[in-house]
Amino acid sequence: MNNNHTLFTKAQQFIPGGVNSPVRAFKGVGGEPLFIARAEGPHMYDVNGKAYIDYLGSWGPMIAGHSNENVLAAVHAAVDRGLSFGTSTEIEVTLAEQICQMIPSIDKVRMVNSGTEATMTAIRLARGFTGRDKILKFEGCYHGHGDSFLVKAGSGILDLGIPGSPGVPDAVADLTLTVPYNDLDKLSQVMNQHGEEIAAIIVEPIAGNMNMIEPVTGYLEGMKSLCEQYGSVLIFDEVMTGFRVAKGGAQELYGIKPDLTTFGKVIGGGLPVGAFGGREDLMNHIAPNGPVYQAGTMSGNPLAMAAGSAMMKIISEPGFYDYLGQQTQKVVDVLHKAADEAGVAFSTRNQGGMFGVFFSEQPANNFDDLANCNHDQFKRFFHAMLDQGVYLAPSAYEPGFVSSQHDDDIIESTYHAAKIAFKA
Ligand code: KE4
Repeated sequence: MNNNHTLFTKAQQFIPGGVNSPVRAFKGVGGEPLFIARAEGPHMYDVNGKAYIDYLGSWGPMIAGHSNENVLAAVHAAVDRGLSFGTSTEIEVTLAEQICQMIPSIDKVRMVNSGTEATMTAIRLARGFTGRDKILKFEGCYHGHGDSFLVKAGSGILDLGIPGSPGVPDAVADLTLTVPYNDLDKLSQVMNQHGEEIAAIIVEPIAGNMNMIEPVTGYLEGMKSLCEQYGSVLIFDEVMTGFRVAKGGAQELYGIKPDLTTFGKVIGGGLPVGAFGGREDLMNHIAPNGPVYQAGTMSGNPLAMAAGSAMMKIISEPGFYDYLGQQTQKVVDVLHKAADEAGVAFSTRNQGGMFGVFFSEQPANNFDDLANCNHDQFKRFFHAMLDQGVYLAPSAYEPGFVSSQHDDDIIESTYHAAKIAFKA
């Protein structure tokens, strides 16, 4: 009996759906989720010992590869000093300083334990600062599972084909306005009508939860000026794009300074960390300095801070992003080569260490465009790549992630796997 199947059967006995996060359940691609036993460099290894070239990267954090020696050394050293104190520590100040130095729009930053905590708090802060209740988000964007965000969200919600979630009171959902991504006219209309009621616009500056959709020229600039015009807080949700698409995140790529930014994934180096930060006048509204409450027992956990700080040092090394971007470009190039050889309609997007694949002639520009993609072919491609030892995100609505450990040999192996998988 396949160890994997035995484990999944047991998992379903004790855990809802057998998983601790829905998008891992393979609902978007069919079949049973793989149980991974360990990971090193660009590889993961399942419980049967089979190796996979990993383009999931734990959904983004593992930008320097798995079991990076510097990150592990930092965590091992921290372990020997104790696991959690619930007090101030030097290492949390170190990581906060690193983030403030690396992201010009960040004057102050507060650590939390997940991207969801970061985004939940960012909108609470915007609501507390402005005295307004409404927020505006974009169809297909995902900001974690906070009640206010489960309205036409992306990521795992899309795989389940549900627009939102039961359990979110209408009174809460009604405070979230949703407009299509990349439609500045529509956004302007809604802001002209409701702008003075809107506490914040929250946006994925590159939408990584409906595969990978980049903002059209002028879109983010228009969004920022609308926020300035109506006194709404502009929140860039960079949980995925932060330190992933560029050292300074998407805000560096597009030269836009948001009022608040949320982070996750890379900043924890593989341990549970989220963060929100931004303008000092806003951040000083957060308790204990200000009235907007936010707290967390494990916030700033010394092991997580050690991992995050080690990761910030690695990605700050000269040439890190040049190499990462170069390797990511090589990945999409070999995928295009294999798709062309197989005569498959295929398109991609990539920035820094992140790429999106679309089974359509053109990449999508908004959520509705995704309907033009051949999702059935993606499912066949996903499983064929898995059979060939390449692990992609198990969803047509998620991007791929490259690490600094994906060298030319790894990319050559990816090409050979794709040559077979595009014919599935
Ligand atoms: P977490 O609460 O999962 O740490 O972060 C929520 C979140 C917030 N904002 C953005 C832009 C995000 O991408 C995420 C989480 N991303 C998903 C997948 N794209 C995490 C994977 C999962 O849900 O298991």
